[in-house]
Amino acid sequence: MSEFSGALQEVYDVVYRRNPGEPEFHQAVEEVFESLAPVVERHPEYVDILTRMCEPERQIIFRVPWTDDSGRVQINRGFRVEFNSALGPYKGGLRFHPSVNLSIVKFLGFEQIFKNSLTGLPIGGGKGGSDFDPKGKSDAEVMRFCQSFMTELYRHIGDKTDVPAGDIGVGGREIGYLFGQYKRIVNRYESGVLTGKGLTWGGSQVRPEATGYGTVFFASDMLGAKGDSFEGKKVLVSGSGNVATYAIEKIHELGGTVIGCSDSSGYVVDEKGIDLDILKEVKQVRRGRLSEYVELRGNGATLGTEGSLWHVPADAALPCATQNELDADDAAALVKNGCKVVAEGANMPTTPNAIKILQGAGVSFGPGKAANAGGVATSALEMQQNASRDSWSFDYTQNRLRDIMSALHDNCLTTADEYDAPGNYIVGANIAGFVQVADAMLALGVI
Ligand code: NDP
Ligand code: 2IT
Repeated sequence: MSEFSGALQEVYDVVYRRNPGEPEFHQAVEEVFESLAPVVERHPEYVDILTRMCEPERQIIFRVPWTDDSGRVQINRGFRVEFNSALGPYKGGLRFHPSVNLSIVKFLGFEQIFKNSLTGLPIGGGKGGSDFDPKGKSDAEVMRFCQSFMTELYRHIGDKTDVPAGDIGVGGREIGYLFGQYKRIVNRYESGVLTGKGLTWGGSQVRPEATGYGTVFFASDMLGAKGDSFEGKKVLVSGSGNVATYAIEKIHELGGTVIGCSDSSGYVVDEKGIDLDILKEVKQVRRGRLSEYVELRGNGATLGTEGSLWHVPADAALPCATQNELDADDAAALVKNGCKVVAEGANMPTTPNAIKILQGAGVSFGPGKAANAGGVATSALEMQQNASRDSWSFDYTQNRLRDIMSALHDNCLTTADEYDAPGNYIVGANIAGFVQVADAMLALGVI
């Protein structure tokens, strides 16, 4: 447990005591509190706001019964944590993964408050999901699960209330089944109730690519701030899902080479550069394992055998899989091998000790709540298109995303400078994200 100065420690003690057995939530709160001491010193009125901000406005936990293909009834647990609606409707993804529990949903929801604030768009913070494991399930099983999940969730969401989207284990297929069931229950075509929809039924261009592209735009600006670029760089990208795939695509477009990626079964090294057609075939079409990538790619690509992906020498690293996937040992290996920049495509993938090692060694570090904000920002653009019954072109939408990421990057650096922490993106992101929400909460009174 971290030590904070005075008033912050008192707030943290309450959070810690009130939320026992929630280590990921504690970690996310600690990471924000570590940046806030100078803000609270200048603005003591924020102390009470912080206490309120750490308590979700509403937490919903529900049973999700469904029938598998063999006719057996299965039970999962569903969650939606509506954390903060000071800036707009609760907004954040749904995660379907066996590890999902209240602690994980709360850490993600808490991060989402600051991330969404940083986008500059009118969205509050929330998150949800289930311990349902889509791996190995048939499409029909996934559909029945999604329909049951939505049969409870529908009463809590709406385009002006709470707007879920995807996260781990929830992509276009799941959003389709969820939207279909919502539409059926309410008997209204309310496009704006979910984002990440398909292009023919209210989705936005660039939303599938947005988190990965946005992370690379952010990392590119981080390199740019040091007079550098992705051109000619060797890059590691963990994961091989939605965020990782499109991060790889954009890095290649910008002249870098992604020489390794991973999934939950291991990692692959491909010095010639990850072949995206093969990766998409394996992960998006077959929903298979990375060993199939190696088989299809042949010549040169190998499955990692020792340590983790982060021990492969490279100039830049983008963790895009899951929380706490890059630890102190990994950080030391990145530093030893001359890595210059780490930008988090995933939420909280770098452990606190790993962050200290990276920052201590002068590696430029972009925290997820800033670096991966392009996904939710483009979700907000999807909401804009739905509200105006419009649809924008790929180029127009990508340009909007590019501008949002540049502004966000500059906001982090300017705020870090203001608080005497030049180049510290963590301090910049936490403070800039926090202040906007805190001021809105002060204006709205005690609610
Ligand atoms: P996907 O489900 O599309 O992909 C997740 C990838 O990470 C898969 O390759 C998966 O491996 C791997 N992975 C998941 N859990 C683990 C684990 N416990 N150990 C090792 N590998 C794991 O999810 P996304 O790409 O959407 O999400 C990735 C990260 O990005 C998450 O942290 C998410 O919160 C974050 N994020 C996502 C956004 C979005 O728009 N989708 C927006 C902002 C952040 P396998 O294939 O074996 O399951
Ligand atoms: O973590 C995230 O920002 C997401 N999973 C995307 C949320 C969204 O509402 O698009």
